[in-house]
Amino acid sequence: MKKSYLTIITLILLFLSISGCGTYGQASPSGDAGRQSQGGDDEQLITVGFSQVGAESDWRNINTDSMKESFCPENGYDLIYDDGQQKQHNQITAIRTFIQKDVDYIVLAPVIEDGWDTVLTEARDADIPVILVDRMVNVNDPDLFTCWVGSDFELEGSKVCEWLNGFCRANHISGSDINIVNIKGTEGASAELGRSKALRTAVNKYGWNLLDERSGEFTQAKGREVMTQFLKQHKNINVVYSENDNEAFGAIEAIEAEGRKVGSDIKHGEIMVLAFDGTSDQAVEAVRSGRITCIGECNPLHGPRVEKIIRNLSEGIVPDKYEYVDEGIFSADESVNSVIIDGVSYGVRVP
Ligand code: GZL
Repeated sequence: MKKSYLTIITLILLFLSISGCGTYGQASPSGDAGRQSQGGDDEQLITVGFSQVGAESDWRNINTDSMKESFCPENGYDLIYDDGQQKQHNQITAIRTFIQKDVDYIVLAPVIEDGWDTVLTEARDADIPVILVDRMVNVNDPDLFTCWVGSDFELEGSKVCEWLNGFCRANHISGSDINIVNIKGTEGASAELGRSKALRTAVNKYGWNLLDERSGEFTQAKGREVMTQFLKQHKNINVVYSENDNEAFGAIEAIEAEGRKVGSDIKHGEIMVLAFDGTSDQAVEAVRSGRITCIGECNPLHGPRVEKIIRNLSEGIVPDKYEYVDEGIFSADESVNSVIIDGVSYGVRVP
């Protein structure tokens, strides 16, 4: 009798030593996500599989931190986190891992919009709700995801473009004198699609010269590489539209390496840098110093919003299908105080 008790106790202790370690499952890039929590009564925790785009930018890292802080055991969650390293196949693998682990919810920040119908159908067949955060998916059936929370990227782009138009009017610069290049984000990402569409609309509306467009993949290194190529190919660039701050930092490195100056005095040879996000101290300082003339704010703090959605869902409360976050415009140049888009006024402020 005594021997069997010892055996049972040994097996229980062995099980507990295996199951409780760490807080967040950092899945391998292959998407082999591992569920980890601080031990304790995992049965009470809501399990969430989060497939993140990657770690390509300051915005992304702040977004990841916001999600991890919200989905912690203290708040009642067992988070399985996967870094997709900006590759869709990693994210698809991670989602399939989450399905195998039968998580309660899947949160997806999709690197690009296309290519999700099959894996999201698998999630629905497994009866696991999918919440989209940040970027959007382009699927045949919108019921493949429960809801989405993020930014209106075309509006972000329109705000920056209207700011540039206001700057030209205030400084008596003709639209035909604007020679602009676009360092695009990741091709096919919602943020790239929206911000690029807004630029093309403004180019046609205000007669700017769009000299070139190329993807900087939302990274500083690629932004510098692309800007270096632009400077070699185009000698009359006076405005750079960077689809995030990190690309802008890279563009500034390239511009200064060529002996040029960044700033708003484009009449006297400076190159104006425009960007998006405004989330890092470096970006804030760049705006205050005028090295980046204008930034369209992009809010990364989605953790609390997504956590509230999942909390509500777990209590039977149906969320709105689409939830947009409010965002502003940052600049230290006093030429433009506000812009009006579709009858709505957006103030410009120093961050
Ligand atoms: C925007 C987000 C973009 C940021 C970039 O919501 O998807 O991706 O603007 C990030 O910094 O890489």
